Amino acid sequence: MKIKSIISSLFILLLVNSASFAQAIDGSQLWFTNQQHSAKVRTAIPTIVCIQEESATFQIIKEELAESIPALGIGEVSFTQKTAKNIVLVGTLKSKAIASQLNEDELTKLGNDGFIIRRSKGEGTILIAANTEFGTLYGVYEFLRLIKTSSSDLAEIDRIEIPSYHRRVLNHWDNLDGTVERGYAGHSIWKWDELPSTISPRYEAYARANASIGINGAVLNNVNANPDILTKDYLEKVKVIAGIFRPYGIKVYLSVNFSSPKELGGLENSDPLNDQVKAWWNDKADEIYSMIPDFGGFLVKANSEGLPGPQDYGRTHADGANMLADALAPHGGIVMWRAFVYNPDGDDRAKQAYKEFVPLDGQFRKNVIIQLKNGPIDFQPREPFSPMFGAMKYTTLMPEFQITQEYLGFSDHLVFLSTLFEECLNTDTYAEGPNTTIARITDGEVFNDSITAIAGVANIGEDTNWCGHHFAQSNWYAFGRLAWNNKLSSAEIANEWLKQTFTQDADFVAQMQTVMLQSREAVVDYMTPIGLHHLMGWSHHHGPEPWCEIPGARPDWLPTYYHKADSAGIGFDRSTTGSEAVLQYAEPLRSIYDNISTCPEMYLLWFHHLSWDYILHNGNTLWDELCYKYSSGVDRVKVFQQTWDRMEGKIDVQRFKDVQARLAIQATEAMWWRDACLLYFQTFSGKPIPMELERPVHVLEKLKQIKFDMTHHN
Ligand code: GCV
Repeated sequence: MKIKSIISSLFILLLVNSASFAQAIDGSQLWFTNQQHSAKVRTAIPTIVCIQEESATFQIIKEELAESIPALGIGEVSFTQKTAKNIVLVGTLKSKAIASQLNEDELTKLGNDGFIIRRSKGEGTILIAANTEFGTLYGVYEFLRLIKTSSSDLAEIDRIEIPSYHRRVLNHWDNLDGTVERGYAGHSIWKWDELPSTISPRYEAYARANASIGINGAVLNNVNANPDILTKDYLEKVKVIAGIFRPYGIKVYLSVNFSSPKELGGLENSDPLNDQVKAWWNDKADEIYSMIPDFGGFLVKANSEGLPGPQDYGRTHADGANMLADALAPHGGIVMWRAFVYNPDGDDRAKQAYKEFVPLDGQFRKNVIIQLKNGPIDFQPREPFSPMFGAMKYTTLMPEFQITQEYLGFSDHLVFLSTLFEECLNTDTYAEGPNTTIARITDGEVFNDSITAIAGVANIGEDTNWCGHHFAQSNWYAFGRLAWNNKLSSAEIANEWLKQTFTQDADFVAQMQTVMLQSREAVVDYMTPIGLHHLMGWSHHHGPEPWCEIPGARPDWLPTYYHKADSAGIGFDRSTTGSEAVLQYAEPLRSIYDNISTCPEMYLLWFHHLSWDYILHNGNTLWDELCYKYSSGVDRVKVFQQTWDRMEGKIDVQRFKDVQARLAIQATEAMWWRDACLLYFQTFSGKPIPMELERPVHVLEKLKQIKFDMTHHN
């Protein structure tokens, strides 16, 4: 009997393994692709599951367990309402079986989304319990993740997880016509013209993927918002999506256009202090909540890049945000108000958001959260953190990361962004003394905010593999995992993603984890090393154009505004001898950044204009160091290619070939970046590229003629 079951388990395992090689795997299953785990774990997992509660969410829980446990080779699952020994016991205090095991205090501490997974030593039973059904769902996903990724035999488990942020939100920059701003994985997954009657199966698959990593909110439409999203017709469509998301614990939010009262409601203006305008928003909020009772709230881009806002009427951001907040408050909704503002004829762009927002600290309603990009400019491969973090002590701030790779090679480059997110979250702002990290400022630890949130600009489209590049899925995954636990390391995240997405093969996981962890530094090196930024092509933002000049264009949209290369040197002087942006940082950072010899080299040309002959800590001149950095970025990508080629045979053919082809594009484009930047900057430095480095393979004048065609990148 025993032998029979071992043989059948082996057979299942073989099937699972051979399936992954024989079948074409197209990436559509995301991180649910690989149902393998170590044999050690398999023996220790019970297959009887006791669930005493019923709801749509508990139905999903059952389906997940019923699908994964057998696929993992553990055995067929049977569900029961009766407790026994050696079971998986799942639920909330509403379940008598759970209530007999845990007291109320233990569970209330977990809040809405937290969970416990426990198996005491020597016990067979595994307990997965939470305060709510959504917490239970997250617990079940964590349990399955543990089976798939843990190196322990799970004979003993004691996990209590409470998410770092209350609202863990994806922002879709999806337009109502189906295009996606800065989207590189095809058109939008929201099929507005088919809704509400036709429902794409992707909606539920999307909800499942998000719930599995803890994401609990989605802003469906672009922050450059079309007022039509608030029409009755569109709200009917939104309602259908919200209904699909609901059992997965995901709320929908909408980006709204500040001029909606005027554009849609026919009012004379959209002045936030106009009573008719207030009434219009109150009515709109009532209408939305009558259709979608758990609607999350609004995301607003106002007085930014030409969009309307309260300043059009001489009002402040606080006036605008508070008016919307008042309309949503009776229903429990929130306003996420973006601080991405800069004026063409204002001061140094890096200083402007701080100057507009910090004086308003304390004036925002409790249900307003200021959504702040990680850096002061715009999602560059590397920026120092936005000095607004820590500077607004009476206002809730939420970090906004960009998951879509607008400035990092679109979906052609393998770049694991987790290290970028982690670097930002772990940065110490010193705003309230040492250890005032951005993670602690935004997750409520430092300022005790009543609502906390974090946003990521989605990289999702209708491409079969959702994100264009198979490895771009890891950035969606990493955002969710860090939003859940902002103390996780990128190494852990890469490891668990690789195991679930590709294979448990130890060599594959180790090698590709190294590639992933180095990939962001590689892109910084071949695009914008030593603090350079904003060197990319006009408008499409793909490829290098440090020379770009467009007659009549906003200067702060041109690379020359940022690199300021001339015969004397290169870099933007934001020190106290320049724009004084350093003064927006707390001490000791202000002095550290201000002083050339203490400024971290990764930010050197962000804060300083330095001579080509400036000697860095390693003894190289600035010019030589630039050459070494650009070259090392290219070299690393070539090593990534070799590493990947060695992985052939360890994973399915289709994904192997897809990634191989994209790495070839990345290597070519890394050389394009290196040559364009070095050859162009060389026209100012007049210095040779160090002899031991590979020579440029391009000619500057030809590079300048390249016209980038966006049609290949949607
Ligand atoms: C949605 C950058 C991007 C824009 C984007 C904007 C923003 O400027 O290039 O496409 O607009 O940021 O974050 O609002």
